[in-house]
Amino acid sequence: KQALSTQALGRVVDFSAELSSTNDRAKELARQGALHGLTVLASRQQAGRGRLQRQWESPAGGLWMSVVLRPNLSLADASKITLAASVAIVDTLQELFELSIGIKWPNDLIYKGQKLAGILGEVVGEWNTVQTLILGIGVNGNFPREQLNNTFPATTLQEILGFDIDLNLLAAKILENLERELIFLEEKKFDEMRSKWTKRAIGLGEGVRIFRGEDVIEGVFKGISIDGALILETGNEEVTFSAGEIKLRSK
Ligand code: BTX
Repeated sequence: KQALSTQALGRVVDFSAELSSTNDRAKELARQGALHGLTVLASRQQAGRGRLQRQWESPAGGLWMSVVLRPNLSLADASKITLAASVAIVDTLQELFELSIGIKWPNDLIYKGQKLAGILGEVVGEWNTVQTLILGIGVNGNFPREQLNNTFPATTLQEILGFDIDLNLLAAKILENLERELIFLEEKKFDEMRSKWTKRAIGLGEGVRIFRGEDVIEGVFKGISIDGALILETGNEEVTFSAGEIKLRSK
């Protein structure tokens, strides 16, 4: 707590040794009127979630955190919060451990081809009336990768650094960086975030496949538009896709 220098994020913390999902707990607290910045933490999650009903494995030793956000943003701008969170985590890992993390659009943080952290943003209720979003952040921290199912390439900070990190400090720094990025978004300053994001983007300028429902679209990944959408060059036209509608694979 002493390390935290935010205005709102993480000023109130709801901690549990175990939860099904910190996002679900945060949603429940948001429905009960939790203020902007309330942060839910759990040592373990029994049913951590990723996007599209995927499972997120959450053993003890990781950072499993969800923040209730009630930002002053339109829904279109709120969709950029995932990008803001990616930048906040990347900056934090650079600052604390000098780690160079890549971002796989829209929400995966990758170290040498292996997934280290993920982000799950979920809107609560109708955006126009409540304007509440739960931002879930999972970082594989102090546990060996053997504790994860090996069907996907994953890594942990313990594996990378060779020592256990201070999870409270990690949480505090992520919240500070996230608060700064959110204020930039509210002030409509997206350019710097977009350029930071683009510098870390994996697969930029390369051929990718986009899966949208039944459709598969191939093209070259050109970057992020000022709306926060992915820009794909197919033949001689550019098409944009928002994060909610697609999956991205390198070719
Ligand atoms: P995602 O859908 O991009 O990634 C989910 C996929 O990642 C899984 O299908 C699996 O292949 C792989 N995976 C599962 N667990 C891990 C892990 N621990 N490390 C690396 N890869 C894994 C990413 O979704 C968004 C994850 C957000 C998790 C946070 S934790 C706090 C909050 N609460 C909650 O329930 N979810 C969020």
